[in-house]
Amino acid sequence: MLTLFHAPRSRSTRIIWLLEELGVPYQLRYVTIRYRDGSGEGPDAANPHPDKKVPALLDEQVLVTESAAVATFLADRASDGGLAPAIGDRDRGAYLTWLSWIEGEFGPAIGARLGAIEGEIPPAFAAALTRIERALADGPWLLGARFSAADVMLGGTLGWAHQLMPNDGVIPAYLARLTERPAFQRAMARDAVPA
Ligand SMILES: N[C@@H](CCC(=O)N[C@@H](CS)C(=O)NCC(=O)O)C(=O)O
Repeated sequence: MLTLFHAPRSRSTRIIWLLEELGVPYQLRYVTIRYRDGSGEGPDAANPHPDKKVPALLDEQVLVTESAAVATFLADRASDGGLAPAIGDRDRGAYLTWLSWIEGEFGPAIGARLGAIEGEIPPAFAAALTRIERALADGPWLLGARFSAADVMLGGTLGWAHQLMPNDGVIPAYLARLTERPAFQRAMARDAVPA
């Protein structure tokens, strides 16, 4: 059984979404973290992540952390779900590139935008949006006609940072397509700690 260690409204929310897209059985363990704004109860002893962050995924005894690694692991493990181009597939390179880029480049670009003075658009942030817009020009998904785990990971990031995104054009249209997906809605229903 897969166990996802999850904190609401965090990077693990999109992993719930990915699990729902894949349709594999899993259980959630809600853990506490310290959020960027200082809220939250802080590190949770029950979290197996070496830094007490989320996401952390346990596949029986196998621990996987880092969002890109968790997404790659899950989509390959449940290859029937069709969300990962297989090794040898011509889309595999672009797919892996997007998965790494989202955390490695886009995340820091969003951080720069959040840290910028009023009205300033950091070049790295502008360049990142241009890259996404170009990729989606032919759409509907990052890999063209093919929906993949990279869309879930990018969609989760765009949704989290939606207030920084353009109000019109391909990015909001892409977000609207993503949030209409039943798996996204099921994930949102499981995000918060059950009452
Ligand atoms: N590079 C990591 C970052 C994980 C991360 O920072 N997660 C945040 C939640 S979005 C967290 O757990 N923060 C708690 C902390 O920093 O102690 C990944 O992509 O998985």
